[in-house]
Amino acid sequence: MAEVMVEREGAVLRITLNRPEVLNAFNRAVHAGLAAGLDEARSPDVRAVVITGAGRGFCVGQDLTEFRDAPGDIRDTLEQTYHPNVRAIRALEKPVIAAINGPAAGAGLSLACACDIRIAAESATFVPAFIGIGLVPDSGGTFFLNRLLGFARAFAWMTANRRLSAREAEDWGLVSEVVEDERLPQRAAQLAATYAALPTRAVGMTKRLFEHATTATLEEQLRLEAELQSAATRTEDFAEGVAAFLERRPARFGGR
Ligand code: LHQ
Repeated sequence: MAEVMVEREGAVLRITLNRPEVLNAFNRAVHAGLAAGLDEARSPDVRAVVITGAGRGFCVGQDLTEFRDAPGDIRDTLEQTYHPNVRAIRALEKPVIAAINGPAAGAGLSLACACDIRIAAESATFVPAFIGIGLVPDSGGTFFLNRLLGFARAFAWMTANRRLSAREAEDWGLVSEVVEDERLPQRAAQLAATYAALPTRAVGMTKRLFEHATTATLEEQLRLEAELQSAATRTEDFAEGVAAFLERRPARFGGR
């Protein structure tokens, strides 16, 4: 059985981390499978992506047995395996939804936070983990949590290493929605299908703009907004959106 399953349903690509016996901990095969899935996600036919886990876990970060058996230099491991996938998610001009079905720990928590939208099952938990084994958060964890939670809450949480419930994560704004466990796959599919029917180029460019806004000045942001708006006005979906509005009918966006 593949360590990562990649499936298409219409314009939605679902990537399922598939090592349920270890709550989908990362090993080389998982990194490679995730990379292949994210590469497939670049196809123009794909308009929304779901990342989830098989079994009762989402992803619990590095497989510590693999690391014990072949430690190597963590810097190289991160650069070669974790970082390309984090960059690929952020660079993908499409919505990436994390459907968090169980524990998200360590670099698995970072993976969830690298996504654009997070929804969780009621029994999902969020575990910093890194400090528990004497490590610092990696794979973009500090970058994303700083943005999502702000310094004070992020620092306190990551150093306290407290296991957060799905409801608490929702209160903190870390996840946008919590659903009953058995409804998560269905809700993730539904949300992804809704996104897949939107004007995908505009959604992608909106993602790029928010990404840029983290470090940009107002002048730089205004410049990029104008540039991308100009590109948006040249899309088929803009023509369709305006026509549908004037004809008082629902728009049928093709994602182009
Ligand atoms: C695991 C793991 C795991 C292997 C559960 N590995 N087997 C670090 C180093 C190097 C390079 C780059 O990056 C990193 C980044 C990192 O991600 S560091 C953080 C690594 N992750 C952790 O420290 C989390 C360790 N796991 C846990 O603390 C617990 O499993 C949590 C709290 C997440 C879930 O607890 P439970 O729901 O009680 O499940 P469990 O602990 O019973 O786990 C189920 C099985 O999965 C169990 O195996 P077993 O054979 O006893 O059924 C665990 O050993 C295995 N497992 N995490 N990271």
